[in-house]
Amino acid sequence: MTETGRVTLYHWEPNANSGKPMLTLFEKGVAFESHYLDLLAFDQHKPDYLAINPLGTIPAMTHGDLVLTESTAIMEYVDEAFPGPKLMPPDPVDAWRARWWMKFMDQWLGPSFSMIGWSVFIGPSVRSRDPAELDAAIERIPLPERRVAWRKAISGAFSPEEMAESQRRVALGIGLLEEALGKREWLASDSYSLADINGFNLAYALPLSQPHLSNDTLTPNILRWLRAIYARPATKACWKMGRTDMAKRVTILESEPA
Ligand SMILES: N[C@@H](CCC(=O)N[C@@H](CS)C(=O)NCC(=O)O)C(=O)O
Repeated sequence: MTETGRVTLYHWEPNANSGKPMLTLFEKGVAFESHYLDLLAFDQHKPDYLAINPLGTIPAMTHGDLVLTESTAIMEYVDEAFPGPKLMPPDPVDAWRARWWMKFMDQWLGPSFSMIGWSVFIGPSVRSRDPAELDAAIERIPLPERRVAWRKAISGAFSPEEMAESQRRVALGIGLLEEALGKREWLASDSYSLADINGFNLAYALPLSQPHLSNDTLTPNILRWLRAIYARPATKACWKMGRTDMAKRVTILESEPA
């Protein structure tokens, strides 16, 4: 039975895991209450939010009495529980391809993007704060692996081997994306799907963050795909919800092909 009631999304910027359910809700035309959590202020580990998601990670969504976590599973729930355009392809092979890409992004490529992002952005953003306060904030993090990630980001302790492996995966992932988008208009099928929403949230800033690997000459299909997603009204509305410079990176997609 489908749940009824108000939808509230607990999210950070339109980016990565937060951006996935945000953009899905906009594409489906589902009205939702936005509850912004400032990840850099450690809002996600405060008692009010831990009462919603005891793991202390973002995003989470409530629908009536139901509490949902895990961004990709939330996207699939939103697609199935609400009217609006279907965002999982009806053809079984296309649906398999959509799930293949989402799994690849979530488990293999995403963590590498994330490690690079945490080392160049998250760590430096909080590093100058009072060390005792930072230590106390980290001690409040429920998941041990997130405590490790925060400590490494703050002290710049991701090893050269870890960073090199992340760069290797990013380069390989860009190659696979370019190849797939040379075969069809969208990532999984001939229609826009959750795989595109998932992929865009990780890859929208590629031309800015990896300009030597992703640009109009080397990866024309990736650039075509990113610009087509950025041009959608739902994407524009979603990215307007950004509050920091992180979300502004999407404007790189306003540039014309070289
Ligand atoms: N697998 C989870 C991962 C959630 C996750 O780790 N989110 C990050 C932000 S993208 C987070 O909450 N980080 C905060 C922290 O580690 O303190 C999902 O897809 O929802």
